[in-house]
Amino acid sequence: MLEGGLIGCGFFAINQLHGWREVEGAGISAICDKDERRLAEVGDAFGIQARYTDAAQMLAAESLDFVDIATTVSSHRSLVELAASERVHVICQKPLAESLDDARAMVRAVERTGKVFMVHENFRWQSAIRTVINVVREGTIGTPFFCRASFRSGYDVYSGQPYLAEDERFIIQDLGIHVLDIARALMGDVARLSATTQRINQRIKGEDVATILLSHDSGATSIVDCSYASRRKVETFPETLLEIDGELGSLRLDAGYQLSIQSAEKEQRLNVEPPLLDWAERPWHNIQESVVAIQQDFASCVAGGRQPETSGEDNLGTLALVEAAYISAREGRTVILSEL
Ligand code: NAD
Ligand code: 89V
Repeated sequence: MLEGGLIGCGFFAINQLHGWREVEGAGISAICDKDERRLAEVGDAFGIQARYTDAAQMLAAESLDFVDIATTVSSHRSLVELAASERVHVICQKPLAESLDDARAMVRAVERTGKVFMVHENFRWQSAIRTVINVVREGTIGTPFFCRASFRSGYDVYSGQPYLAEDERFIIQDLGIHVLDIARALMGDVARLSATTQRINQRIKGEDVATILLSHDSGATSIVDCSYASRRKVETFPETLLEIDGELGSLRLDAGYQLSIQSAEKEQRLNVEPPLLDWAERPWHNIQESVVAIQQDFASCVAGGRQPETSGEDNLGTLALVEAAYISAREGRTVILSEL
C-alpha cells in the first residue's frame, strides 16, 4: 500500500480525500495545511491523525511514498521541488505553475529523481470524455480534421472558489486549461493559436470568456470556447461539449452526456453520464468521478514504474497553450507554439 501525504486541505481536496478512499493500492496517511482550523476540520472529517502545518516537517517526520499537492498555484513550484528533494512520487493539481519556466524547472527536478510526476489534469479522465477519446483513438470516425470543445456556463464558481474572482488570469488558466488539454488529447499537439478574451462580469478581475482557435501539427483545426458568463436555460456546468468531424464520420457529445457517433457502418446514440458515487453530488459528480479515475491511474503508474498520460512533461504542452492564449489575446496576434 502506497502511503501519501496531502498538502492543502481546501475546497477541492475534499474530493481528493474521498477519491483516495476508493483507490486500490494507495491512501492518505498524513495531511498538511498552513491553516490550523482547516487542518483540524479535515483531519476530523476523514479520521487522519498525522497533521502538519508545514509540508517539510510532514515529509521529514512521515515515511511517505508520495505527496498529493492540492494547494493553489502560487505554492506549486516550491512544494514540487520539496517533494523532489525528499525523493517521493508527486501528483500536483493544475494549473501546474504560474509560468512555463517554473513548470519546466519542476519537471526537471522530479525527472532527476526517477519518480512518477502526474499533473491532476482530470477532465480528460471524465468517463464521458474518456469514451470520446477512445472512440477517436480507435479510428471509428477516421482521422479527425475538426474539433469544437465547448464549456459555457453561468454557474457561480466564485462562491466555492473566491480566489477565482481575484486573479488577473481567470478562465483560461483555471478552466480553459482543462478544455485545451482535452483538445490536445483528442487532436494532438498544436503548431499555432489565436485567442480573444472578454470580461462580462465586471465584479471579477480576470477574463470570464475566451475563444481560442488552434491549428494542430496534424493540420487539423480546433475551436476551444469557454464562458462563465452564459445565461442558458439548460445549465450544463461542468460539462464539456464536443463536436468532432473525421474523414469517415463524426461524433457529438451533447448536453446531458448524450453521445452520438456516426461512422460509415453505423449510427449510435449512447448515454455516457457518469455514475453518482455515494459521496458525490450533482452537478459535480462528473468531476468527482474523474478524481477517482486519475488517482487510480497515479497509483497504477507508481506500481508499474511508468509515467502517466497526464505527466508533468505532457502537461508542458497544455500549459504552453494557456500561455500562448494570453499572449495572443493581449497582443492581438497568432502565436507560434515552438517559439515559447
Ligand atoms: P483552496 O484555496 O480552497 O485550498 C487550498 C488550501 O491550501 C488552503 O486550505 C490553504 O490554506 C492551503 N495551502 C496553501 N498553501 C499552502 C502551503 N504552502 N502549505 C500547506 N497548505 C497550503 O483552493 P482549491 O479551490 O481547493 O484549489 C486548489 C487547487 O485545486 C488549485 O490549483 C485549483 O486550480 C485546483 N482545482 C482543481 C479542480 C479540478 O477539477 N481539477 C477543481 C477545483 C480546483
Ligand atoms: O476544475 C477547476 O479547476 C474548477 C472549475 C471546474 C470550477 O473550473 O475551478
